[in-house]
Amino acid sequence: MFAAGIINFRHNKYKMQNTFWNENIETIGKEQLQPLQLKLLKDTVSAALKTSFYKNRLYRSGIKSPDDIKTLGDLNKIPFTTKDDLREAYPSGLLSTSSDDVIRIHTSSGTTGTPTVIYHTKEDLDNWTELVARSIVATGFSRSDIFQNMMSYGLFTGGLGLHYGAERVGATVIPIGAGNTKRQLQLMRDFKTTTIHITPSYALHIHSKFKENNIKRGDLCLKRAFIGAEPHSENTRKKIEEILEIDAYNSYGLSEMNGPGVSFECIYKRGMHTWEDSYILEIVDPVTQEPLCEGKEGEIVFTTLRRKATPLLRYRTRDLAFVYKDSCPCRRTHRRISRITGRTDDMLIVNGVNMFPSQIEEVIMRIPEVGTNYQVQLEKDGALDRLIVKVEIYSKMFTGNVKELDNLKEKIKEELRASIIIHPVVELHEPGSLPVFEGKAKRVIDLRVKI
Ligand code: DLL
Repeated sequence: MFAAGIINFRHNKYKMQNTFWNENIETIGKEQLQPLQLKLLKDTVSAALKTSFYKNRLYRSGIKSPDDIKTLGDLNKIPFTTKDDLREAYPSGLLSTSSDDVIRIHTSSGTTGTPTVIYHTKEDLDNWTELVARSIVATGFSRSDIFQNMMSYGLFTGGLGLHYGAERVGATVIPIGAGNTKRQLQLMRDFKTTTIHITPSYALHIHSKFKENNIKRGDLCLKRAFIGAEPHSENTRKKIEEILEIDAYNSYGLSEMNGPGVSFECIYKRGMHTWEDSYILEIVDPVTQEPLCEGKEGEIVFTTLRRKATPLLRYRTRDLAFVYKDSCPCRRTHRRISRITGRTDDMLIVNGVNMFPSQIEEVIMRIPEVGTNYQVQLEKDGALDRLIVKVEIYSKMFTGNVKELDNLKEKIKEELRASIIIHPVVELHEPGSLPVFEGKAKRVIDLRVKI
């Protein structure tokens, strides 16, 4: 660990530079990254001490000035921040700058309860834009691309976040936003869109609308998709890549950490590089809150390093992932996290057995007859729980041969049982019959009465 005094400033080299292949930063070694993180952590603590929320909290933990942080190990002295803390601080308890310096506000996507608010200064938005630009360039995206942004614009960060990132790269942006599949397909064909930004569930859906909109794959110039904002399995990615004949790159982020542009896959698709010059990444045991080593799955915790208006210290995301141990052939040194395997708050307990919805998706999406949409429903059946898995299957399966459908149902049931231990009820549905979501999909309907 480096003492605070010796880091002085070689760090100009690691300033955000409004570029998007920032070799100094993207290939930074541990010996340079750690002092940089320490310097930026001290700045962040200094900013946090200006907020009413953190001032009390840090004082109680014995941190009265940034000089109380001497090494990166001192991060452990800082208490975690939770979503409830952010709600408690609503609307401005976490604002660290003058409100005159704030030029935009985003809130979390939840539709109920008090939202969480993130304030941004001009510098915050510039830095966020650079992270997004850096992320998408890592997938081979360039100024020659035509980018159709199919995520919603507004308080949700998916729309504006990628919009500015793609503009900074110099690509042509089509800011259509979410929904209206017919128009999406028409623009995609007419403007020769090469790259789309889309939720994985909507990516599966738009393909099912090609035929009725007279679109053939050959009419399109589509090369890649950035998919994120909701959990999805590796088998779902493969399905998207197969049916749309593109490369799909996983993109992870959350409004509390700006939004997209926190962790992104590069061309190698071996986990998502997390920009460690802008965030300190920790994986902790969700129960004991003890830090876990690389390779062990736990809850992702982030500390912002460059954010001025809303610094956040050790924010518990509730998202579960692990950090890959090996290095990436792309030369970027920023550590990669796995895809999100679940959330600490989306675990389902069905007849006493714990499972995550992602396990169901992983199984059904590898079965070739299964189409592009599914839903999980939980009901009470007397004292027991009943798990119903509703899956759309391709229309070619509806031949009138009941035996064939029964066999398929049995096969899905068996594969699910082997993975989640529970005996589900499986329902087969026609394509287009289950609810479709243009934004984040709601896959699990829990109708059990909560006691
Ligand atoms: O969903 C930001 C975003 C927009 C990320 C567009 C990627 C693309 P929130 O609305 O605050 O922000 O929701 C954040 O969504 O904590 C995860 O649970 C989930 N999530 C986001 N990306 C992924 C992903 C945006 N790639 C919450 N895989 C996070 C799994 C994801 N879950």
